[in-house]
Amino acid sequence: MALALQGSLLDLVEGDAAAVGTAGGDSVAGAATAPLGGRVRRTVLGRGAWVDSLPGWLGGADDLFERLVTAVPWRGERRQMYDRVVDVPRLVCFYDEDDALPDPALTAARAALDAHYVSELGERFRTAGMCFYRDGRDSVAWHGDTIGRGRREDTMVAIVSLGAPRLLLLRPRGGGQTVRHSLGHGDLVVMGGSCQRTWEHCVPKTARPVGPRISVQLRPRGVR
Ligand SMILES: O=C(O)CCC(=O)C(=O)O
Repeated sequence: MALALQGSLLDLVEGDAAAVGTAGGDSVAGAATAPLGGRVRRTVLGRGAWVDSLPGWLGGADDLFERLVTAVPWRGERRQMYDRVVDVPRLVCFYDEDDALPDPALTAARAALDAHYVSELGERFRTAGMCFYRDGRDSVAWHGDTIGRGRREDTMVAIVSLGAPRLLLLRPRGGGQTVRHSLGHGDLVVMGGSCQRTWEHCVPKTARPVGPRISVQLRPRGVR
């Protein structure tokens, strides 16, 4: 796959990530996750929803990106859209709770998330959805993760972003002000509370020349 990360585009972000990653975090296979305590910034969205963010959380993100490009069995999906079947505009792979994650750095990242959030969430992150955005034409449309418990219960969905920066937009269901997050290389965002059922999120297409991006979404059991 000719989808190598444009490292030079990411020098600034990667520099920040490396600094964070060596600050006493858990170093696995060249990547590092710094403890989250005291560094995550929470934005209350309203209607019981919130978003936590920690830019540059994951150190060693360049190497992890390259490993995931080859280690993950990416596949294309097709879906019905009105009277046509169309390609889903991104590659995907899903790791269920009994599946080993494709890289020890992700296992360490999940453990760090569990350590920080388990008391608030009341359970651990179990599954990992992986998305590969090959370029700016790849995207995900407005949606909430409401297949399963997210439809009726508060929950959390943690996203670790690798590669080219892309926008993550959030808007209240039924209308209201859109909130923009730029997700950069090694950044962490956690959508929590009622976010999946009272808000929607998307990663829009962009006409800007952007490189590839991998999104890793960690979710509790029964949230999809
Ligand atoms: O690309 C992202 O970070 C968001 C992915 C997402 O919302 C989804 O797969 O449900």
